Formats: sequence, C-alpha cells, structure tokens
Amino acid sequence: MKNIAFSAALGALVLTGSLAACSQSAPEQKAEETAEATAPDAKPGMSLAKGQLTLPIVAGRPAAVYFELTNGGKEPVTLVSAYVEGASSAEIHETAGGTMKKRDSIEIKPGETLAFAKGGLHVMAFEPSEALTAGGTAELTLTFADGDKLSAPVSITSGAEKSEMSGMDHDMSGMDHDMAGMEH
Ligand SMILES: [Cu+2]
Repeated sequence: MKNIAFSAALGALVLTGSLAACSQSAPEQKAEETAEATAPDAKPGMSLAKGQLTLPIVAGRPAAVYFELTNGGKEPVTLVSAYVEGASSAEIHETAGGTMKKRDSIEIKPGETLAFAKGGLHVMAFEPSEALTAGGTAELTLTFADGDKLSAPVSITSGAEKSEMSGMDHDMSGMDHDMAGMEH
C-alpha cells in the first residue's frame, strides 16, 4: 500500500515537472508558429519568384505557369508535381527542340535557381476555370519528393498578346504531349 501511494506521489511530481517545462518553452514555440503562419505550406529553403499564369487564347485549352524556383537549402531537392487552384489538373512540362514532354521529377541543386519560362520548363494547368481571370491571382502548389510543399500566388495574365499563335499553342489531343512544332 505504501509503495502504491509513493508511486502516485512520484507520478504527480513528474507530471508537475513536465508541465513546468512546457510552460517555460511556450513563448519560443509561439514565435515559431507565427513565422510559419506567414508562409503556409513553405518547404524550408525553397522560394518562388516571378510567378505568372498565362491564360489560353482559346477557352478550354490549358494555361501555362512560369516562375523561378530557388533552392536556398544545403541539400538537393526534387520537384515531382504541381497543382494550380482552379484547374482540373496540372503537369510539369518541358519544351525542347520543338516538342513538349511531361517531366516526372526535376532535381534542383543547392543554390540553384530553376527558371520555368516560355520555350522551356513550365507547369501546364488543364481546364482552367472561369474564376481564373487576367489581373487576378492563382495559387500554385509545388510538391517535392519528400512530401514537402511550396505554395505561392501567381499573377494571371492574358494570352491575347500571342494571338498570332492562336490554334497552335497547347493544342494537344490526348495525353501524348510529344508533338512537334509546338512553342510556348
Ligand atoms: Cu506544356
């Protein structure tokens, strides 16, 4: 009986001790939470700049998303997928030698900035909704091989200035994407 009472008392002491430890470290934890709240879904070390979504000239065709992705960390990271809010789906594509192909993974070395730009890497957003209008913003989310994500707003621009390419740009049938003579 004595032993049980002693254990209970000891347990209470340990509990009290851990509570005290918790409250001591609380201010520090709160500061971290505040920092995270300003950058939700941000993979440490990764940053995205100059995000831009170019609407298709012809409604129903895919939109293209361009940006600069910088790995400010010390380890290489691997980009594996993209998501654009307001589009039914999105894929990472690369235009090279006049053809456009889907990329399943792209490694970004420490210190490297990867440019997603016309004529090269881009995120293709399929079936962009009417909620995506020029002058507004869309939320782009990138997912990395370790499951971490990076979300950033991208500004939406009209594709009208490329009207001479109307009917060619992103005119894909099926999921083959490996079509010659296409240009972004
Ligand atoms: Cu594409």
